[in-house]
Amino acid sequence: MLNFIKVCLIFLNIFTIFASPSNSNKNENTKNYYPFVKIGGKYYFVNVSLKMNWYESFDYCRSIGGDLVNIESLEELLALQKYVLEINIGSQLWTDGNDLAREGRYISHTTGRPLVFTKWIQNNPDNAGNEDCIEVCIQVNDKTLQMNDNKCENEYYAICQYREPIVYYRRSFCVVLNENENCMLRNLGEGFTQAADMFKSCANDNVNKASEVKALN
Ligand SMILES: [Ca+2]
Ligand SMILES: [Ca+2]
Repeated sequence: MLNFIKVCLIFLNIFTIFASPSNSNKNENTKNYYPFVKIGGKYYFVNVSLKMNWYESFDYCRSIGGDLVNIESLEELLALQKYVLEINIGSQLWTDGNDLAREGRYISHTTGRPLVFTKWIQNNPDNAGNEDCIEVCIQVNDKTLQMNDNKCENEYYAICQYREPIVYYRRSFCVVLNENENCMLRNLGEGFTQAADMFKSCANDNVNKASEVKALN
């Protein structure tokens, strides 16, 4: 019986390895950041030859595997501030923040949730002339990067943020198998059955031998 349990455990281990997402796939995904560059804790891309309105900026970032940036902390803002100063962009840059759906309720378009961090220019957001999209810009006086609501139709650069791929894990053995998986599972099942028969046969032999020894005594 103990051997039978061992075989069951071996079989389950093999099946788990085949059913788990492969490490090589994960590595491939995490290595492919181009054209994004690491700034602070995230990967970003700013195309300094292309100014777009906010809607075009969002589509553009999606088209290259990212989203308009969702600035989530002062640390992230300061890292971007350093980068924007270095590349010397004399323009505003779009973020994903907006209050398009409801005036005054600022949402990250990437997450669909309220913004978790803001650093507004003084007296903003002011919705002057119906401003619903958030840009950031280096301030002339103190060289800090700050946020402002502006008209979504204005054309600025876009800060794109790399979008981490979503990894799906199988949580149940009840999955639809393709032809190869079916074949693999069938072979494993046959191997399991043969191994179980082998242990059962050995166990019977041992019982018979023990009976013979007992009879001789
Ligand atoms: Ca507004
Ligand atoms: Ca404003």
